[in-house]
Amino acid sequence: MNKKWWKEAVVYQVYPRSFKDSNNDGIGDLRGIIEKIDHLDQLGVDAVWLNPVYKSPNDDNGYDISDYQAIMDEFGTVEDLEELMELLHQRNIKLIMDLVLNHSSDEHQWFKESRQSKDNPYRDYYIWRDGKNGGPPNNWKAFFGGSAWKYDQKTDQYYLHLFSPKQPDLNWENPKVREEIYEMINWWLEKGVDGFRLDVINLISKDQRFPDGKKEGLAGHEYFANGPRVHEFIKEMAANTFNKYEAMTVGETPFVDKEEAIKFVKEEREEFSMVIPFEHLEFDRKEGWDKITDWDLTELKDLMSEWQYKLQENNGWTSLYFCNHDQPRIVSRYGDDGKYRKESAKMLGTMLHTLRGTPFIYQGEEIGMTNISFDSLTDFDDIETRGYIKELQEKDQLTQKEILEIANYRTRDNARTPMHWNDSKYAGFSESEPWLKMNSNYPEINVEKDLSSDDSVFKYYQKMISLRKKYPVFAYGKYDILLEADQNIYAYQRQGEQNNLLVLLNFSENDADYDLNDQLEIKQAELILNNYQKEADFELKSSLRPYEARVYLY
Ligand code: TEU
Ligand code: CA
Repeated sequence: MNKKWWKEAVVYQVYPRSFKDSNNDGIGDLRGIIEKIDHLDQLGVDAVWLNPVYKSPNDDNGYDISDYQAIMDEFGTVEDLEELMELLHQRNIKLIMDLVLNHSSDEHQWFKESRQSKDNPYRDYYIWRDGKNGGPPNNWKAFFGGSAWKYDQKTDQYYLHLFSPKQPDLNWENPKVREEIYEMINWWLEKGVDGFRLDVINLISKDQRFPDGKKEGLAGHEYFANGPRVHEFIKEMAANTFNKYEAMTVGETPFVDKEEAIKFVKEEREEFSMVIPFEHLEFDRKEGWDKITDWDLTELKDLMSEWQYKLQENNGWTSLYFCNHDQPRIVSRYGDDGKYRKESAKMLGTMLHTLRGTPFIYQGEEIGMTNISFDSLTDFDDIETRGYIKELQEKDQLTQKEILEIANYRTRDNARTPMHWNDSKYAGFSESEPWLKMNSNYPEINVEKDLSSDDSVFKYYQKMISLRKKYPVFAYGKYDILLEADQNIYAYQRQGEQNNLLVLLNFSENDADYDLNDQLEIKQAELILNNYQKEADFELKSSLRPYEARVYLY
């Protein structure tokens, strides 16, 4: 096992639009992040990942880029970014940028040219096809609803967009596109950026026959996810860019299971440092976005274990996360955002910081922020939610109230409401009305409050992060599951060179008994982390309190 800084790191994700607004226009910005570096430093994180800050018309909040080498007007300037990077580096915090390479904005110069004529030099920068039988070239569906093809009158052809029509897919088959992309990446690396998170990077190679999709789920995904040349393209890109700088790379990879994951992250293959898995967040949406399903802890345990074993056996690495800008708040999903908010937020955090991989904390998670509840369908900003609402209204099987309930549970806006810094109006995020509604619970849940209380979620995260730094077993220890069939408790050990960890996590709102006598022979162990004030002695047979998390060192 090779040691790497990013295997020992904890990453903090900043969604710039909602982190801190420095000039009171209601929108978070780069100077706002600069104002809050102390918060990151205090928490103890090693790297910051910024969601896209490039020039963009914001059809999908920055994931539609119109200029890869300029900063979005509302966020600031390239100089602001350089200053932020410099200040982070002074505190030994690395900067990870987001790279959106599967698609650009339709307002990018390349696309403006491309749509002009069939013989424009930029035509093949995008994916254009003739229609079929008066409709689109095939049945592929877009992630945000509807067909993945959009008809363009000017040249009487369709272009492919796996996301919104304002996000046309780039044509990676064209070597000129690849060269331009590599040049742009190197421009950022030369500025000193330490790594990248690569948006839906496993979608860049499409099956060039463009057949109709036949599998269940998003139509066509078997032909555009993990496509024929995906590893060839990634190897070429890595060799020409990241690997020359030893940059950290995080591939975002929907439709990837543990077998596919290995192909991206097995160290010897020199593709990515790690991937962003999805399967562990799909338990409550197995039957689709519009149906909330019950789930079972043993399923989550099995899945996490399979990934853990597969990766450690194959010398591969992964990111560990529950929250990001696309996911509703985890405490409202797998935890309890009422009575046991603090306990369950800490317990879920413990899982992320004690498994084998690199933990990613999403802004607000460190204070246990919860989902929001909008009163009206018109409150939603998220383009994905608006797409689904439209589809559900057209299907006409659910009432407006039912649609509102589902949208509130699912919406990505849950993660995107402004950060809670204190209990003043607009929570210290801004002095003007924010771009998205605030969660009304900010007077109870905010950073200032957490800093002044000993048993806050923030203080617990701080402790967890410092423990990871102190004991290499957190990063490098071998994973083994315990109490495999238990329905309430997720238990595992990590075996390191100097010490071992025993982790016990109660996912239920009741006390849960356990007996490890058959599985472990430990007499003494030190409790190094516990989310209850009154700490428990070490016993092989005992009971956990509701949402209790314990980490023992031995
Ligand atoms: O997300 C890709 C992706 O898979 C999401 O669409 C995800 O399936 C969905 O949001 C879950 O509800 C990335 C970005 O993280 C996302 O913000 C962008 O909208 C998307 O790519 C397009 O760039
Ligand atoms: Ca601002």
